[in-house]
Amino acid sequence: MFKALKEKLFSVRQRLETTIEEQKLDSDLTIHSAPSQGSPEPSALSESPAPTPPPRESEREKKAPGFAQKVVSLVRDREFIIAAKDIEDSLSDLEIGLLESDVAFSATDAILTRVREDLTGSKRKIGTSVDAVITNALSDALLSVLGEGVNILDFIASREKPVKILFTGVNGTGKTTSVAKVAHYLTNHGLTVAIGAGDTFRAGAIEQIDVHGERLGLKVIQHQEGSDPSAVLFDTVQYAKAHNIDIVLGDTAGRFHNRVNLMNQLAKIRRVIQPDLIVYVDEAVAGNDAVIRAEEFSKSVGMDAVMLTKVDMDPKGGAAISIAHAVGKPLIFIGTGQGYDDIMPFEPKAIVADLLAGEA
Ligand SMILES: Nc1nc2c(ncn2[C@@H]2O[C@H](COP(=O)(O)OP(=O)(O)O)[C@@H](O)[C@H]2O)c(=O)[nH]1
Ligand SMILES: [Mg+2]
Repeated sequence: MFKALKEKLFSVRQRLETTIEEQKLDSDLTIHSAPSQGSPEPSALSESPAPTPPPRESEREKKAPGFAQKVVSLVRDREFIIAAKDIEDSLSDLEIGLLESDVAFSATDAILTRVREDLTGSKRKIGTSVDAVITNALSDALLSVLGEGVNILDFIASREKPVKILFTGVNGTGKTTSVAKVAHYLTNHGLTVAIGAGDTFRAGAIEQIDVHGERLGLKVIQHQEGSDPSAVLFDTVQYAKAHNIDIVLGDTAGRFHNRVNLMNQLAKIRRVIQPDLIVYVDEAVAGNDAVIRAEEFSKSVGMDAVMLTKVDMDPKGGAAISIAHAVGKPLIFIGTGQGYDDIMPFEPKAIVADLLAGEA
């Protein structure tokens, strides 16, 4: 997943590591050549030979381990500071890498600010692993833009049944497929699901969701093409109530925020069924466009969560990194293929750990 982004993060990490190791070495040498006053030990670290005559062989053997330990602990206890100016070039690499990966400008900015703040200024022990310092800084920065994430099962458990989840977004991004995948995911977790065929606008849409329902063994409530989708979804909620079903998933027609009639239709659906969760669906492959569309949707219609599809076809990862930050709502699921099982709850910590796991 996100192979190109992983490669970019890996090369930035390597460059940062080399730069910081060099700084560390410099500060180490400074310590060696300029011991602090009043302390006799640093002279032992000096590169110049000790003034006292070397001890006899047997004495040296006896003293050696203690002496070596002392030197190691002295070096380890020394501190060094990463200077902002020394890592600026590496941070520019990071900035370019993120922007090239379609990470939105505001998210890129937030990541850079966080990494810079994390890395520079504070004292660190010479013995600290530079790789760990860098990985932690990048991980914290990425997690700060990805947010906490939301567990859909916890959310469902916290609501009154039936929990109504509406899927919305632009045409062709994978809404209908996602309704089927989410239904499959939820039934796998012991919940009961009914689907409302709320895309009454596009020819063939009702059959498409009906086929999914049949394959998954789920009830799909449907009216005729061209009928009012709020009536279909209202009926689905009534069906769920009558049959004690846990969750209603509502498919809808693809819409643009500037298509007035479709937007009014959506506003009516919201009034009529009062969804617990509006999931905005977009495709990861759209990159920055998906982020911009989500922002527009968020302003005009509103949304509670995001699902990104076609992550399997997106090596860049920019939309996945930036979309939650852009709209201030969590990314709950990602779609990773065309099969019913190709869905993953979006868990920021696991995603970041994978992004920083090493070479792609
Ligand atoms: N590779 C891949 N294809 C997907 C994914 N989700 C949906 N699709 C495909 O995207 C196309 C459009 O999906 P559809 O659900 O009809 O989109 P809708 O118009 O938004 O309802 C279909 O060919 C789906 O199989 C995904 O996660 N990965
Ligand atoms: Mg559809």
